[in-house]
Amino acid sequence: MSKGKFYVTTAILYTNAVPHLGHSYELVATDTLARYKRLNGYDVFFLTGTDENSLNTERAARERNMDPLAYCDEIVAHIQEIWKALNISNDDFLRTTEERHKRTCQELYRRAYENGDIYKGTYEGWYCDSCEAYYNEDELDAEHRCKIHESPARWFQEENYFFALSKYQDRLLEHIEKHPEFIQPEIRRNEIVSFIKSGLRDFSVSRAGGQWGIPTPNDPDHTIYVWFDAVINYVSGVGFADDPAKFERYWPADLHVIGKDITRFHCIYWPAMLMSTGLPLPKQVFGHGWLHLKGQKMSKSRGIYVDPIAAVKEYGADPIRYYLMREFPFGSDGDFSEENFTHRYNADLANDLGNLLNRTLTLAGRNFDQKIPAPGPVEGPDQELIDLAEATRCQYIELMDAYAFSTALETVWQLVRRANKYIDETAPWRLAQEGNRERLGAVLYNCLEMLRFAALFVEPVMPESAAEIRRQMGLDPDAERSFETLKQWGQLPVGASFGEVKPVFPRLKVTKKPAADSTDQKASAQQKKSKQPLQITLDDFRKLDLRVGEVLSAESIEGTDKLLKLKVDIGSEQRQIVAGIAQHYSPEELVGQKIILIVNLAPAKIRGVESQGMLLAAVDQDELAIVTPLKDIRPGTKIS
Ligand code: ME8
Repeated sequence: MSKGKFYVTTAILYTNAVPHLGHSYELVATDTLARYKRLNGYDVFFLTGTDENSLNTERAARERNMDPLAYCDEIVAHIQEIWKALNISNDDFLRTTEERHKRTCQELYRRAYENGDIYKGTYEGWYCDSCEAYYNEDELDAEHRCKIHESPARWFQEENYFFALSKYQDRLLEHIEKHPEFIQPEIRRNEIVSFIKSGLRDFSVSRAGGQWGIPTPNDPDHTIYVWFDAVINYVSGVGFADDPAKFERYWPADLHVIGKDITRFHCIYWPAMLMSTGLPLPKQVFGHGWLHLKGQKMSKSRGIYVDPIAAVKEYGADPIRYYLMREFPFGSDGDFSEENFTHRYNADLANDLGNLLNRTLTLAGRNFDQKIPAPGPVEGPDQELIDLAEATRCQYIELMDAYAFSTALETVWQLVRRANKYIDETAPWRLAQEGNRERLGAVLYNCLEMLRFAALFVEPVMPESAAEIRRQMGLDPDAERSFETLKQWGQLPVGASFGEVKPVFPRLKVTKKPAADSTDQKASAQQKKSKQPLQITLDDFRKLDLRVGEVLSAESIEGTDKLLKLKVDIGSEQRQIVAGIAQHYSPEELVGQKIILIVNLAPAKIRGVESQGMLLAAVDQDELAIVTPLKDIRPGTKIS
């Protein structure tokens, strides 16, 4: 049963250039939310589109000797190709050059006019051509440059039609006060409230003498100002002019997702226009942060951008979507870096989730003829895993409802890491060796059931991978799904046959190698000189005091992304070890593990933290595996 409707929109993109990954960020976040809401039982309507009636678009078309509409057609085709590549599941795509929008726009203008809110007057002020907006002097820099485009604003005077925004000042403040959820996050609400309190000026809603744009209904010599026109897309896209039943169902919008640079138009102009025309206000506006590249806002004109199509071709849509949603808290700015992307991908997707899936399917495939085994009685750590899955479901839903995508994913990964640890604890390979098929089946069933949870949790962000995980597990990837099905543990169809098992997230090569320090370089130079492999005597080997240690705690070292600090029990005492393993293991998965240490190595300080020993690990290019004893054995046991 539907929980009701959820109407969500993105900003509509200008058509003067094709979008970069910064624009895509907004679409990916809104798509994640739309997919989440659908899985959570809502009747979702997700609208996006293009803002075509702008002078910038007309200018860009003329520069190419093109008719503006033909130029927009080309850009729109390109934009839609990008959204397809990124798996954006919008229900409609509205272009402001469409007839349904023109009619809506003119009707709302007419209503505001009849309400006495549109009048003819003269305006002068600092105008930014790129924003198509006036700014107060204190909003520009000392050289009167716009802070968004860093281009000079010009002093401009025009005789136009104006909208009586000032009339709505008190009603707007009252609405924001009564509905604290209306503008999110809070920092944006505070900015808007102080802007309104500083005094609202009426704004111009028409341009004289232009050809490109929607004519004003009261004066054919004027076209409607692009911002007045653009925000109206949110009502024309849900049937205001052509489908009253749809409009009745979906309006008001539940959420407008927009960038922090355009909150004023959405939290002041738009609600005032709706008040004037007698339509209900949207329930919420969320102003997200900007995606930067090397500390600068992405901008095609300045050549600082990531091309979304190229990124998808290189890495696939899901990993890019995951990175954007996991790496930066929604609402804050974030800096895209390919290096961070690779680390995030390898740690979370290849190591944690991919490894869990692969280990489980390989073991279950080998021992149960590629089929889902039967569950068994709850034993050992089973209940802890089951309880965590249920707790994760509750937390995940709460966080996703609050648009805290990054934290929601972090809670899912805590569950994934716990499941990997569960495999280590229950050691199914040993159960197989011992012929304990009943317990082996039960353990693998629990892992598979956990993967059913994980696949649904990640679906809003990584729809293709979620379907692939289900396919490999023998579930129908297209079967109806909802978070309701996670309310009960143990829903897997026993005996279902696995699909073809292959890595969903193959590891990526780390392109930037960590810089070797000078001592490493000397050693490798010496090795290169000598052709013979170095031989040692048994006595040489005996100089090493190698012991089994048990990891008691593990934590990251602040300011580094490679080092972990471990407390290790070596029987007679506890040692603190600093190891460069953070990109291969999370602290959680190390606690409780048995490792091998050289305990008579002279202590050394690494990044100011004392390391009293060294753990053994196998290193193959960018792959690293910690060496561990095959049987459970007492900490402190000597290796010989
Ligand atoms: O502003 N990081 O269109 P637009 C994150 N047509 N978001 C970014 C971004 C970045 N680097 N760059 C742009 C317009 N955006 C108007 C909207 S709505 C009725 C009219 C976001 O093509 C930007 O904040 O300049 C906005 O929300 C959206 O992309 C479209 O930007």
